[in-house]
Amino acid sequence: MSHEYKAVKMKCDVITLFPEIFYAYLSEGILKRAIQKRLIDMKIYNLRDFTTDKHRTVDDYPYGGGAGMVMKPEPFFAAVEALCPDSTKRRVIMLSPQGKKFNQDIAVELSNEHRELIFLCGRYEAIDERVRTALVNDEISIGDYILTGGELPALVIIDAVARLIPGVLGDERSAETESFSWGILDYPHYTRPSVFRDMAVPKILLSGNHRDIWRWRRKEALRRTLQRRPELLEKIRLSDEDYKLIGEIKEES
Ligand code: 4GY
Repeated sequence: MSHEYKAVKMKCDVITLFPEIFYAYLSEGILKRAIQKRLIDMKIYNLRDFTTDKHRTVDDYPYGGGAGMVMKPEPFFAAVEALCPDSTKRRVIMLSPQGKKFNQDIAVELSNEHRELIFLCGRYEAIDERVRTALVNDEISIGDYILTGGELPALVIIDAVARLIPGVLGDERSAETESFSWGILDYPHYTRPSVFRDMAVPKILLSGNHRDIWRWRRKEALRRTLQRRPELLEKIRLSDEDYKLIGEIKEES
């Protein structure tokens, strides 16, 4: 019943030199549906439309010299102030490797933000520092590697945040029941056929016993986390049942 989530839950603007990158990704799948259902109010703006010179210049040479071009501050300021003149009603996010590392906690925080989210996507070598100091509220990195622009990081964040908005995922696929929202890694998943090239689906999953199935899933999620990302277990509160399952796992190995 789509009328249950009528109010817009996320207002999100993007400022970029390459709007088509966003149209391509946002016109498919779950995000497309969320936008159609007006759960997300998404607008993409071309930075070049906020220039004032004949050549629509967005970059210039770096003061002090060196390789690469720097993005001029004026078009970013003009764009943000045109989109949302009241600075108290906006949260301006810049994507760069210098930002705080994006994770699920930040995604949850952004999904609960009531201000307009404005993503600034850079290109070339860098953005003029005054954008960072006088326009941006939040600088976020999606990881320790260098991309050619902020578009992919913006889409990564928009995707992770959008799926947390109530109504975006199907009723039976709430983001809360997922293993990662438990703070640990996902358990193994299977679908038909029950035997594929001699590889059988664990019998318990065919048993119909949902208490046993959830216990098995929790145990396998803990096993995987213990093997691959043990540091995650230090950040969450484990139940008595979890400690019992971990004991069983350690005995098995
Ligand atoms: N990694 N996480 C990242 C990036 C490159 C601004 C043009 C990253 O968020 N952004 O690699 N961005 C951009 C940075 C100037 C290149």
